[in-house]
Amino acid sequence: MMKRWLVLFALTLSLPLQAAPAADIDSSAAAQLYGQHCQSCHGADRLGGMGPALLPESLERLKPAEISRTIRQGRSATQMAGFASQLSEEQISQLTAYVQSAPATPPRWSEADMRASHRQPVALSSLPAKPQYTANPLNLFVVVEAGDHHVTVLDGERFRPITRFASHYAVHGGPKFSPDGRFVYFSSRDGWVTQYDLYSLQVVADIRVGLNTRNIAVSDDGNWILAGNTLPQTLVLLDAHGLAPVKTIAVRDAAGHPSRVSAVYEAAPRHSFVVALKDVPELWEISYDRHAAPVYPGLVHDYQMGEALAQPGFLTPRVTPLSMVLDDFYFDPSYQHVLGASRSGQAQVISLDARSKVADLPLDGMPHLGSGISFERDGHRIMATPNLKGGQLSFVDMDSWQLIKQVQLPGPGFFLRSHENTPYAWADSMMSAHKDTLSIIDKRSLSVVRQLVLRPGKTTAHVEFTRDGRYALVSVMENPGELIVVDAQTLREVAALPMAKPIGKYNVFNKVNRSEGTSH
Ligand code: DHE
Repeated sequence: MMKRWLVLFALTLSLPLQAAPAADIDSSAAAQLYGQHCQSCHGADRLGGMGPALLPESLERLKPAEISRTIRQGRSATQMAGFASQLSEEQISQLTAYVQSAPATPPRWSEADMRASHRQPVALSSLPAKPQYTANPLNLFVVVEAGDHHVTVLDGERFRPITRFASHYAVHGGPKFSPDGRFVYFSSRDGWVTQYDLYSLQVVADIRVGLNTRNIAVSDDGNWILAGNTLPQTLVLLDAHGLAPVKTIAVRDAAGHPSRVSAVYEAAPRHSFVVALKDVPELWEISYDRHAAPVYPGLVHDYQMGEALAQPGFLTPRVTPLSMVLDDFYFDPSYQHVLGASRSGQAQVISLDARSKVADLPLDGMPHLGSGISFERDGHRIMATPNLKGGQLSFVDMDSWQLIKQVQLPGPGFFLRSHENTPYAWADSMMSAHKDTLSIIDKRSLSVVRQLVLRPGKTTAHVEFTRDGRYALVSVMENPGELIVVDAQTLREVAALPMAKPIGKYNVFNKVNRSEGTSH
């Protein structure tokens, strides 16, 4: 859902994303340093090993100073040691530039590489039938802590951590749950998909589906995981029961132009996945309904062969042509309509049945549809979306597709959250000088009724409610940061837990029941 941030982030974070030109660094000296100090953990090909991949694509969100600091000081709670006593500042700079530069041989990740990475440390048949703790398993929160690449499983009633474990490097986006809430699936930016058992609190399967992955979706029958990659440009379908790879689909249009995947979504009422593409004006839908014949004959193929568009049907893409690349989406509750926005801020409504545009959306600026929520108001379903350009919230009537109101926030933010049991929606302004301010919006009057500054000067964003909507859990996205529990009625703080940059938290019940106030 965050893909629209790209444009703003381009100004702030993505400058260091540029791979350093080879001429700027003494690559032979740097390569030698890499071989001596880094290769044993990060791999000779820089694709990762015990440590994460060190490719420009995987490090794109880090500034050079941060990479240098990590080389110098190491990373706490990991195997990454500091090299300050072994390397000069000049050598640290050389290594920093080296890992940000494109490797001489373009990295490849084949079907065989993927299969070789697959691990199932625990047999699913040996797992206990019940949770091994007393907390309510449907009111757990899974908290992703980006500060030190860990995940905390939190009791959502007592607000106490049940366990904390190391994740892969840079888990991004929301973890996804099996329909019964027992398993949670994570994807990391460097291509790992992990299945974790929330009853026995352990990783049960792991596979690397690519070198750079956008996100994953879980089918509503609990049988399939779809992962979308930008490197290589593929979709990978996994068996949700243990993550065995089932099918790899090359992402390209009919003329053969490849595309990175922008995001994959699960359209539960349609029993299909919807795929947003970054580079070609198409929207794909992949049915996992076995009655959506014809069945594609070869379930497994090498993405290099690119047979993706052969025959729409079970597990095979069906293409909706678009007038422009749309890569940020919100779906209506029936999943018949997709609201999509382009990077230039144009927004449209696409019918997945008619496979064409049915309306333009009167939203300007840079609507961030992926963070949208919807709710009932006066017999109408209203969709609310933040806007990354002007920092306003826009409210759209989902029957007429008309804009009914806009309210101004203190500045642009990313996330918007609510719950069926609260009259309020919560929005942040984390991309502005008011990054510490949460705005509380009344869903009846569509106006801001309160502003909340929990930790002055600290980036405060991403709210998720408890199962009953009584408490809101808020992230202080700093390292060290906090997870703050706020009474959703009185707006008073009731607890605070220290966390390492908790970028996101996800309530099992709200996710598996598709609460209208949260992301899916
Ligand atoms: Fe995200 C979700 C894309 C930057 C934190 N982000 C998503 C999703 C996409 C996306 C496609 C939906 C995935 C899902 O949940 O299935 N994000 C992008 C970008 O394109 C962008 C702008 C640039 C990039 O590097 O990818 C971007 N995102 C960020 C960040 O900088 C954030 C704040 C911190 C980070 O990545 O370490 C960040 N993104 C998040 C979070 C979600 C997310 C917390 C899940 C939101 C949710 O509640 O579901």
